[in-house]
Formats: sequence, structure tokens, C-alpha cells
Amino acid sequence: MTRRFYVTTPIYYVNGAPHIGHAYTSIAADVMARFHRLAGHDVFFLTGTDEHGQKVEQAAQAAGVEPQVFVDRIAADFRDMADAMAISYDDFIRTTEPRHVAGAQALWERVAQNDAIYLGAYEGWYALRDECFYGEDELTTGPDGQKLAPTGAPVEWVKEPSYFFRLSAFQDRLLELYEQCPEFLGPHGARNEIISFVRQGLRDLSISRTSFKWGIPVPGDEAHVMYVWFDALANYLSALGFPDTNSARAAYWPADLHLVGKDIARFHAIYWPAFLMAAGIDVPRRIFANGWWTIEGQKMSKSIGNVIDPRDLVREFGLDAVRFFLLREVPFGGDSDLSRKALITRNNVELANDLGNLAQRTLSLVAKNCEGTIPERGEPSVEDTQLLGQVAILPQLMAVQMERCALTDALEDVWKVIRACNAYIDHQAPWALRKTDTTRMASVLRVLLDALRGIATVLQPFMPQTMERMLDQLAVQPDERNLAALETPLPAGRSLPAPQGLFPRYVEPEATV
Ligand code: ME8
Repeated sequence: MTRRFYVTTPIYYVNGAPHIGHAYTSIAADVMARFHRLAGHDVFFLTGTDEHGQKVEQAAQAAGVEPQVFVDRIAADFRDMADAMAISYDDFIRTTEPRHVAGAQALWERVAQNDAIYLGAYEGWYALRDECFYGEDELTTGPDGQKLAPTGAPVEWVKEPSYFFRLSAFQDRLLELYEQCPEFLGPHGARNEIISFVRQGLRDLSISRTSFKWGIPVPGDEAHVMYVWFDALANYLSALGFPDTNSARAAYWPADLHLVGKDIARFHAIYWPAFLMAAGIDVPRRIFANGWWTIEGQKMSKSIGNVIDPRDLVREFGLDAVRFFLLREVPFGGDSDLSRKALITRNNVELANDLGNLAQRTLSLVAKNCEGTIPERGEPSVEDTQLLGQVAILPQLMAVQMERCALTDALEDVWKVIRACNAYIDHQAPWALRKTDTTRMASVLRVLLDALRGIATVLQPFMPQTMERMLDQLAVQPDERNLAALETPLPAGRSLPAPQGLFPRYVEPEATV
């Protein structure tokens, strides 16, 4: 049976415009989705927007429009950003859609039927910015004496009737889950943090509010709206048509991977499996938390004015250079800094020089010396066999890295092969063989064409647009671009289009005085 692969991004809050941080998690999820499709798996890739809650309600008020008008506008902008970044989502869910409201309410009812919800009164600290409740012991005091959440967000004392979820009853089952399924949560740092947080003891969780209206009504008690995280997490099920287990999509559950930022690992690794356990639904297979980007060494913030719209970067550097930089710069899971200098260096050294030049040199030699057609495979030398062996194992190596969410390591595996190709072309010097041994020259160029085809095939998930052009240049047909097709060599004699540069070098425009 074809393997199913269900991958999700967080659904983003619509209280502000999309920025590079949102694009990052979506690009990473997109790479996973595209890789699994290349491997022939049955993929369902979900993204969307989180549109309820007090924070969104207040942002709409500040903008002077009705919440629905406001969220429609910003959700459209998030969708535009996803499209601009070539995010190949299969569905875009919005929490204000009726299908989601129905799914979230059905989940609530399941949890309530299993006696995991009770009515009480909430009194405690709430940080609106984080949409998160905090215990007194977690708070710090700011310079002006204001109480602050561990994230630095101001907290306020909230007192209102509330439904509670019996989170405390799930502590042991959660710890057992982390213990028995070590792959449930990654990377290690996030896992350790969550385990020690849960070990310290869990309090029951307030999951409804009465002090504002912009939310999903609690079934049977319309004075309450659901806590935004109960509502939001349910999106992963409602997009599959939950509670209808006969829907075509139901078979994708449990999700294979929820990709999130480290800021929301707690909600996904504690609340979400606990809600699901309470409802008698399988928990997701894996949650992986990406690290945090700063911009030129500073936290991204509206007040500093350094919030980067990824579409601006794409206009300046091209989509694939941006996608590549984000996934290449730092081991996936770690924090990193986005600077123009680093982006330009990666582009010029690894894309323009290492890969672009290799393709350009090979293709122009073939155009000039092999009548622009794919040469026959010759008698392989030891070096040929070694290089092609390295190319042949790339799909397997990368599949392993993908399972680990080691996107940067996967790229490093490809770059090792690219560097080996560059050493090979320099050493074999086909431009010199042209004068001494044209048969060997043709075999060397054929080895390089085969290597480039393998490289371009496995890089498609990371740089879909440029790799499409590279595969066009290599005369690889659309049905020959998946991993399985690599087993079949291209027929000799196929003609190649005239070579064109793939990765321009970026030169910083002269500063104008
Ligand atoms: O938390 N670096 O939405 P959100 C890396 N609606 N990733 C970043 C980032 C940065 N500087 N800034 C944002 C929410 N992200 C909830 C999610 S899911 C059921 C509900 C990414 O709009 C990262 O993935 O605040 C982070 O977790 C997410 O955007 C937060 O998006």
C-alpha cells in the first residue's frame, strides 16, 4: 500500500501581516511534502490561518473594521505569501470556516463526553500576546514592576467562569508517550524542556472564555467561547473532515508531522495529545520544533521596524535563493540570524559557484563537443563508478535525513556530491580530453550529466523553480523527475536545449551617496 504522509504547518494568527518567520516553517514543511511526493507517497499537506481570539478581535477594533472583514483580508495575504513562496499545500484551512467550527465543536463534545471537561471559575494570569495562561511561579517582574510572562509578554489578572480541561489527569500518560515514542517530539532540546515541564506537574487548563465573543461557541453553553488554542489545534482534524470518519481524508490521521516553531512546542506536545487522548483519538506521530530567526542580530519586531516580508526578499534575490538560504544556514531546529551578507555569500558561493558553474561548464562542453546531445555511457573508470555511486545513494540518504527532520544535513549530503563533481571535472579535465581522447571526453561528460540529473532531482523539493529549469536543460521529461525514475538512465542521443545560466551571482548595488 502507498505510504500516506500528512504534514502540517502551524495555522498563523491573522493579527498581523505574514513575515519571514511564518514563511520559514511553511517552506520547511513544503520541502518535506515535496520530498514525500517525489518518493511516490500519498501526501496531504495542510496550512492555514488561526482567526479567533481576543488578540485578533482587538486588532480588528484597532483597524476599525468588523472582525470577519479584518480576518478575510489578512488570511488572503497569508495565502498570497504561501503562493509566492511556492508552498504546495493541498488545503488551506481557516478557523472561521463552518467546517472547522463543526470539527472543533465535535472534538469538544467528545472530550466532554469522556468527562474530561468541567465548569469552574478561572482566576489567574493571562498573557494576551501569547494567548497563554501562566502560573504565578512562572512570572518575572519587569523594570516598571509589571508582571511578565517568561516570554516577556505582559500578563493580566483574569477572573471569570470557565470550563476546564482535566490536564492534570494526563500527566502520566503524556510522560509515558514521550518515553515510549522518543520520535514524538524533536529536537532534543525541545523534548527535554517539555519533559521537565510536565514532570513538575500539570494544572487543569482553562479552555473557555466569557469576556469576549470572537470565538467558537462552546457546545451547549453559548455564553462561552473556546480558548483559542483548543479551537486552533482542532484544525488538524477538521481539515480531514472530522468528525466524519468516512470522509476520504480521514485515513490521513494520525498526522505524520506537525511542524511548528519552538514557541508553540508546549501547546502541541502537551495540550494537543492530551485533548486527543481525552477524546479517544490517536495522537500524531511526530512534532518537530524549528528554531528562531533574528534579523541582522535583532529580534524581529514592529517597533524596531525590521519585520521582513519574505516577498520582498524574493523580489530581490529570487525565490530559490531565499528558500535555500533559510534551510541551509543553520541546522534545522537551531536558531539563526538572517543577514544580507550571509544570504549573498550563500547564493554566490554555493549556488552560483558550486552548482551553477558545474552545470554551466558541463552543459556548454556537451553543446560544443557532443552536438548538444546526451552521449553514450562509456566504460566506467574507478572515479566514474565512485562518483555515480555517491549520486545513486543520495535518495536513500536524504530519505533518512527527512525522517529526522534534518533538512540542513540533507542539503549538506547533496553539497558533498556537488563538491565531488567539481573535483571530478577539474581532475578529468574534459576540455583537455577534447584534444586527446574524445571517447573518454564523452564518457566523462555523460557521468557529469547523470550526476547533475541525480542532484537536480533530489534538490527539487528545496528549489522547485530552478531545479525545474535545470531538469529542462538536462532534457529530463516530466515523468522522469521522481526518485524511482533515477533507476533508469536517460537514452543517449536525446538533444539538450541551448545551455542557460541557472544561478546569477548577486552583486550588491554600489551605495549611492
Ligand atoms: O502561534 N523564527 O501563530 P503565529 C522562526 N496561531 N519561526 C517563526 C518566527 C521566527 N522569528 N516567527 C514566527 C501561532 N515563526 C498560532 C499557531 S497552530 C495550531 C496555532 C513561525 O502567527 C513559527 O512556526 O504566532 C511559529 O511557531 C509560528 O510562526 C507562530 O505563528
